Amino acid sequence: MARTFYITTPIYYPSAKLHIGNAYTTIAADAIARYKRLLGYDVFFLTGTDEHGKKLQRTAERHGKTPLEYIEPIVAWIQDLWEKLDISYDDFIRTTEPRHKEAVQKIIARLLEKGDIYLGRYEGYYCVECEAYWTEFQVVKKDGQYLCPDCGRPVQKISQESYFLRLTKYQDRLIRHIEEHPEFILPEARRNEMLNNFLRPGLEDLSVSRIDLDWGIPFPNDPKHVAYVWIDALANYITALGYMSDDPSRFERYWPADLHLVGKDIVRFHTIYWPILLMALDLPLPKTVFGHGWVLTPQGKMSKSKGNVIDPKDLIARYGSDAVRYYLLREIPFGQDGVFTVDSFLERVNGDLANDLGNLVSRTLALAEQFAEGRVPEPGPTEAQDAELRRRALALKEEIETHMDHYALHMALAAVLEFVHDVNRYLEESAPWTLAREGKERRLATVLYHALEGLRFVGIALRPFLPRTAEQILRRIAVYGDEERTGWSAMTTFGVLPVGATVFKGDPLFPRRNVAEEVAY
Ligand code: ME8
Repeated sequence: MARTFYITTPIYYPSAKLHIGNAYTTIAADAIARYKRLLGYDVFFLTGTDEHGKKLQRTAERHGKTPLEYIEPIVAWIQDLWEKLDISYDDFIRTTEPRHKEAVQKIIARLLEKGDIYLGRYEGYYCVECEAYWTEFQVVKKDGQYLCPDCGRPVQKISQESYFLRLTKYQDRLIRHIEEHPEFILPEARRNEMLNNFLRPGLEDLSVSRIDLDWGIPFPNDPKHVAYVWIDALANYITALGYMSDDPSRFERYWPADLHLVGKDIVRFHTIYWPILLMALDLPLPKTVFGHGWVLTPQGKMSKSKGNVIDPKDLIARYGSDAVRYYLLREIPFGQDGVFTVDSFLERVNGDLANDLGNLVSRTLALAEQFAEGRVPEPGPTEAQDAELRRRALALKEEIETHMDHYALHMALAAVLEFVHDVNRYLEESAPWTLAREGKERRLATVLYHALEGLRFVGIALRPFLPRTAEQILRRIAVYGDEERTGWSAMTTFGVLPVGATVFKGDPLFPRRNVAEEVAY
């Protein structure tokens, strides 16, 4: 049976349309999911929307709507965005669905029964924007105001009856788990931050219910209490698999998750609250929580509430989904922050995609149309240059795998583009146009065969990252859909393009942009 791989994105708040920062997480998760599928894993890729909580309730009120009236069109917009970006998710969970709500209530009931959730009184602070509780000790005090240490907005003082989750009972076990499993929190800097800033100073039990909120999941025993939105939201990773439902088969198959991909803003929720909730439920912990960095604008972090966002649909409409996917995955070292600028975007589109990749594809296929009647020619004897190209091609698979093992997506793409350069260099050096002029037919056929075979490697290597481009390349060299020749392991053999198959140049994959004519963001 194939090994399973369960990967998740955060479930996004449908409080506003998503921006390229949110799209970044989902694109990265999609590339990893596609990559693992290509490797033969039985992948389950989950995304969705986090539809409860104070922030959403307030936003809806401000628009004169009920939460659901407000949310519906945004959720539809988000699903359309994922379609436009070719996100290959297996399930989309909405926390307002009965399957989720029922399971969350069962989870709460179990924890109440076990005594890991108990009734008490909460005295402290709450940031509605971040949906986060803070203690007197954690809030930032400035000019007589109490501010959220994460977003800097004023926090609310809260004093009310509340249910609590016993974080204190599990904190030592969690610290041990993190110390013994270096891959549990990645990158390493985030792991140290969690240990030093939150866990080692000591936790307090977490308030997990509110009586001043009605847009959420009521406690089964005491419905005036509504579940804290983060408890509700985190549970999505197991409720979507059917945990505590009539059909837990997906849960049994895929849990524990292999990778929760999140932005660094919510690593704390995923590496403290979530594992403790799982421990309380006697469930195994996810293998890795990876906290990636920010997509910044030159003016700072992009965020829905600041309004300084770039609408990914605008970019897709203008440049195509693969250009957006490529830019985000290649430009930002995975795990670190990166700044989105129009200049750097156009540089990648024009430089890497139009000049290097697009040009390689069109010139190779144009040569095949011109000198080989649009067919894969029969190669003749090989020379040193051909052997070198073949060596480079055969090294590509392992290079990508090494980078992907560390979730270094930007490096994996850099390796593919390096190979594109190699094939371009090969064409320059073996100069098929000169061979044609000089009538060296056999040598010409060998060179064209090798360059076309190079395209096959490029096409396969791009499948996880740029699915449309990969499809186009593989279609144009007549192997699309032929898993023997385009599966991941087809990169272990060089020279399997079917001789005589029809190839075609087609339209440019990435038209060059005139920088002066492009819009500013
Ligand atoms: O936090 N750069 O939802 P959310 C990179 N509902 N990534 C960014 C980003 C930026 N500028 N801005 C946002 C929530 N993100 C909760 C999650 S999960 C159980 C509940 C990405 O809509 C990043 O992945 O605020 C971040 O963690 C997520 O969007 C937050 O999305």
